[in-house]
Amino acid sequence: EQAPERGEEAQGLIGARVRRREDGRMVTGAARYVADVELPRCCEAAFVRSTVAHARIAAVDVEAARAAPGVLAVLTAAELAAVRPLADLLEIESIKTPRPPLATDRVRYVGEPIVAVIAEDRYAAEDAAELVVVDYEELEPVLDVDVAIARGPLLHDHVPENVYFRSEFRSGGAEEAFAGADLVVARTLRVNRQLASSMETRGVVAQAEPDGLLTVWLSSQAPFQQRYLFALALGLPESRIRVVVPDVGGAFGPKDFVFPEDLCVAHAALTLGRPVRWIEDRQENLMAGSHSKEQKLTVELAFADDGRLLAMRGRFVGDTGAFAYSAPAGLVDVMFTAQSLPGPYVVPAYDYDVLGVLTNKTPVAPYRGVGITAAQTARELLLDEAAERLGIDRVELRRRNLLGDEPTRSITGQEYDGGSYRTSLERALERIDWGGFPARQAAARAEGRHLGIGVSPFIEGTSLGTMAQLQSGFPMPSHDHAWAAVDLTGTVAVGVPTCNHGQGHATAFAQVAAEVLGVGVDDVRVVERDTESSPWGMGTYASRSAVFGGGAVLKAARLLRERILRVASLLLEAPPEALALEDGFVGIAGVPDARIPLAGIAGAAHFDPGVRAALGDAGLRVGVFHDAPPAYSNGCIAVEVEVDVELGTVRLLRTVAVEDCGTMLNPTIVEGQVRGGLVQGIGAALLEHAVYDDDGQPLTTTYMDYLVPRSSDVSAIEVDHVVTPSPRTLGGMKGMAEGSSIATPAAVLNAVADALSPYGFRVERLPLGPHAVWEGLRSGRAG
Ligand code: MCN
Ligand code: SMO
Repeated sequence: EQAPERGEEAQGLIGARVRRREDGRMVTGAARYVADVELPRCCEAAFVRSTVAHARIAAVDVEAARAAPGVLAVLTAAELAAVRPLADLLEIESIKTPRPPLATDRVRYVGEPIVAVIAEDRYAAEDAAELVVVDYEELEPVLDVDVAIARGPLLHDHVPENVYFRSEFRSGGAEEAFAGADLVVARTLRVNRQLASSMETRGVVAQAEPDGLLTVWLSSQAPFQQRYLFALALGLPESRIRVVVPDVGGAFGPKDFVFPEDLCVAHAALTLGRPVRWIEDRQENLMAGSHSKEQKLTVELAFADDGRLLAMRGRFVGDTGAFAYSAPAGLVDVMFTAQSLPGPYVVPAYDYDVLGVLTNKTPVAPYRGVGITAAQTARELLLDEAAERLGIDRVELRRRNLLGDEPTRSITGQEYDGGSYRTSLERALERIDWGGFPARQAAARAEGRHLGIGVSPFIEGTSLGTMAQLQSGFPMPSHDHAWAAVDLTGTVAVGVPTCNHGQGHATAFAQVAAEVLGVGVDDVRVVERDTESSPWGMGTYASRSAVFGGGAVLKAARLLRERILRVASLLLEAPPEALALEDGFVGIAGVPDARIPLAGIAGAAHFDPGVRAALGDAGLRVGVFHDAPPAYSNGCIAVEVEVDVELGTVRLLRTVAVEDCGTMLNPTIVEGQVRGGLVQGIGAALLEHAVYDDDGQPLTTTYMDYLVPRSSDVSAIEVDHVVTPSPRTLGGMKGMAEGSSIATPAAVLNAVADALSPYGFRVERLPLGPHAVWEGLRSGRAG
């Protein structure tokens, strides 16, 4: 491993393998999640949900439920008339389909909330919910994007062809390039509907104080954004809402948003004057929480016979479920697929079309690797096919088309900040002994075993801030702040704009502050996840926190250090340049006795009339604003698999991940993130599939049916680092937390295709479960 590049700080904490401080409470059961929030007189909510995919609601009979024991309120759309539906706030051109907190006259997916029952406890609420009778006039459900567009019926009468969004991009030159190409490869891929399986489901507790403050405890990754959405929906000023995020047991994307249930619970708390709680159960989560990633994409690549990539073409159709209530929730997936198709390659010309389509399924939200995974998968599958048809080695084909390492702008306008595209590929090949594979494969084949190997070099767009947002077509401004302070006992606190929900920020950001301020990691407290005490920030998603949180802390800590040195300079009668901050003391370099503990500096700043007279505001608390340019990390995944052609099962033999996220704050955390994303990538490729039957009934509403990877589905994961600091971000960090989930499916699928190459196997539909493998073997193609 290379040492991370250092700025003016030299304590060595940035980049150190500090153990995650937050894990103790997690592994000893001391963590407190939303479900652990205990409030006096708290009541509970349960929801009556649609049992059909598409219907007009003829009548809802809630009389029996209202009369049931322990019931405090039964809410229907009528009672919630004052709550504004969840709607898109972004200025993008699309047809809006606001999502009401409770269904009004129509239901559009199984699991859509129709009635909320609030009762003394969950048992009473669930029992009463059972008594509600909904009279449906069933309509034909639409479950496939092609059918949705071609003949409907319409989910929302004002959305023709069920298409609420169209966007196209023409770089110029693509048509000519395709016309003159020596080889065109094309593939239509059906990407599986998946969902973010956080261990903790969604959950919300709301309490209204007599003085008008509404406090909402939420399992979340973006509390400030959610506070704003609550304010708009409930018609309250933001200043009257506090969002508190307790420990979070994973989020992986969807917990950026406000959901119908959240609004019902908040409304009930305001009207009942008692705290209300709702904790999603697993069946609700799998059925109606949020789905992700399903799209039908057709990608074409044009090549010259020397293997040069001449152009790309793509059509990306997102199956975004029953409501387009938020562009970041619904469209970000297909948009990111379209924009990131070029990846780490030189692409001279590119045309694409994106469609957002409504179907009678659970509305979608982002899930790790948002959109980029689909692009990566399609592109890398086609590169392997093109290599074979051109008679060029598939690694060599990639080498001929990879970008140089310097910053460049992609054909879709993404401002890459440079990386190690080539080095990462070569490192991965070396680690997995790519050169020795043909011999391993031949030896196995001689025994009737089928080994395959696959490689997947990637670029991961991270650090979603104003610039990246504008470039990506989602004009969402970024406002990230941080503060840093020294208290009278000499310990440091930093307020961060991010929302740690498993990423180890309380450790990584403490390392940053500790290094700059010359204190120990344990002397730094990281304050976050409470709109009342932490600084305004967009939250944690899109692998933005290392750059935004880490960068903001770096900025704030440096400013605080200047202020500490100003005070110390007066006390020690030495210029700030002569002073050093070390081990919790400010001292004069080379003068061992001349040092003052931070507590002494803080005391002087607060109470010393001389210091205050000289400096005016001598306070040791600073606040900063931080917006960062996009940062693109890169890396490469390589896997070796064995496929059992009798059973159709895939076993991973070797898994190598090389990643380059610039300056690392904490390599141990980075490796944990690589492993987690990689396992989810294996799930995406081989297991995870949210399935509906022809009537629109979800068939995967337990973990017996929706398969997530278990330890037996994974091999040991070898992680290696290349460090190319970003020349653009403060500190040189790039985000990294989604890279392995982006690149793993392609590596796995290409390895499977390689193993089965004697059978002419071709991947067209995901996931590649045993049945798909087996059918593919019989027909000479998969899916
Ligand atoms: N890191 C680092 N040096 C870098 C980059 C990152 O040390 N150069 C560290 C960071 O300090 C941070 C972690 O690695 O502790 C991830 O940083 P980053 O890549 O910036 O990603 P975020 O912290 O913004 O996390 C978001 C990302 C996303 S988008 C999803 S989805 C996802 C993921 O994180 N969801 C997760 N990882 C998850 N991990 C857990 N446990 N739970 C989730 O819900
Ligand atoms: S899906 Mo991650 O929260 O961007």
